[in-house]
Amino acid sequence: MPPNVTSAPNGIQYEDETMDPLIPSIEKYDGYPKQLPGKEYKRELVWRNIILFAYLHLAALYGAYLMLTAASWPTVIWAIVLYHFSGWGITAGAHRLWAHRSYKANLPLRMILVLFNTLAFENHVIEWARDHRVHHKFSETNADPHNANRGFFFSHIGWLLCRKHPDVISKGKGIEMSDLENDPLLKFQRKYYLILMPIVCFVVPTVIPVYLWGETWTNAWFVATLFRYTFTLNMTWLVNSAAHMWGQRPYDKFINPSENLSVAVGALGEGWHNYHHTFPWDYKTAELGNYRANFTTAFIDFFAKIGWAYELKTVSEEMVRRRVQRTGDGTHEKYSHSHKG
Ligand code: ST9
Ligand code: ZN
Ligand code: ZN
Repeated sequence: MPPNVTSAPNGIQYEDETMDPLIPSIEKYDGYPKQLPGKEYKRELVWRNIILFAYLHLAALYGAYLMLTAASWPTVIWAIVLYHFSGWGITAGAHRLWAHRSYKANLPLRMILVLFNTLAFENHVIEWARDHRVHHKFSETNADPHNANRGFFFSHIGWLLCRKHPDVISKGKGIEMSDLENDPLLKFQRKYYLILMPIVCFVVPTVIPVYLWGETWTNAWFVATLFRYTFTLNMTWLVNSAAHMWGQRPYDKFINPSENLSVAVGALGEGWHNYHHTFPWDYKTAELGNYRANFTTAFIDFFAKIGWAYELKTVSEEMVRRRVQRTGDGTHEKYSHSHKG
């Protein structure tokens, strides 16, 4: 165990502000300038994506209407279950396990998470994690794929509708990715993504309601598949948009990411974004250990109980307190000066 790490009853606590020593090139903001003098950049729209996302959102609205008026109960429950499964594929999988390596998982759990992740169709894990590592390291600069300084729309969905800023790609090339690029399971997902993803995200979720409980094809397609997929996408994107704009900043008032309860509810615990950008290696992505709007922490803790998840990394209370008092905006319930005593 490296010297800056101690074990604790609930996992591993990092005692200084370093990240996983195995991936030293990510996580830590390195003073890259907020406004780059860099190359001239001209936004280039990608019409294929604009048309597909426009269809998806119109279809999802129709799906929401059918959900309220025509779909059977099992179909509605199926859509909710798939939202949670695909959500965990992003939160517990792509985000906390792979992009941040905030805990370890055995092979069966990693297989479940790859399956759930494929159901979410947010690109394969290696691509998702690379963009996310660049996002943390170069947050709110041109090298951040969904740079929130370019406004709500860009950070929410606009970044998927145009070519990437050249800085995203050039800075992205310097990000350490060998841990994920050498993972056989992730290589398998990447290699067969264009076969697996349509089956897992679109075909199976539609076919099951029709054959198992006699749902119509229309309800199955628009409710369980297109509405569920679009809803999960938007809950994810709110972390990049809303949680980079609105909310309190009890841990670091010098960054945009904020504590946003509404986003945390919709994104299964990923709305505590000021904490997460301050302590990105914490598997809870939040300070509070009581599952407050954090279904993903409950998911990981369950698997830790049965031994499938292990080496959960956390942050010591003392370190949080010191950081709150040094850089917080004064809204922390327990440690802020205004609430002292
Ligand atoms: C989606 C992703 O929705 C959502 C991610 C959200 C992240 C949220 C994080 C928040 C925290 C976690 C919260 C979770 C909450 C979950 C709640 C759940 C309830 N570095 O990409 P290309 C290279 S996806 C280095 O074509 P363009 C690349 O390798 C939705 N290199 O760029 C390639 O090289 P080569 C479904 C990079 O042409 C070349 O550049 N998916 C990097 O600019 C070109 O790559 C879609 O809709 C990098 N970072 O196109 C697909 N990036 O040629 C959308 C790229 O050598 N994507 N490279 O292979 C696209 O269509 C395109 O990527 C594009 C840009 C049009 C957006
Ligand atoms: Zn993150
Ligand atoms: Zn962020």
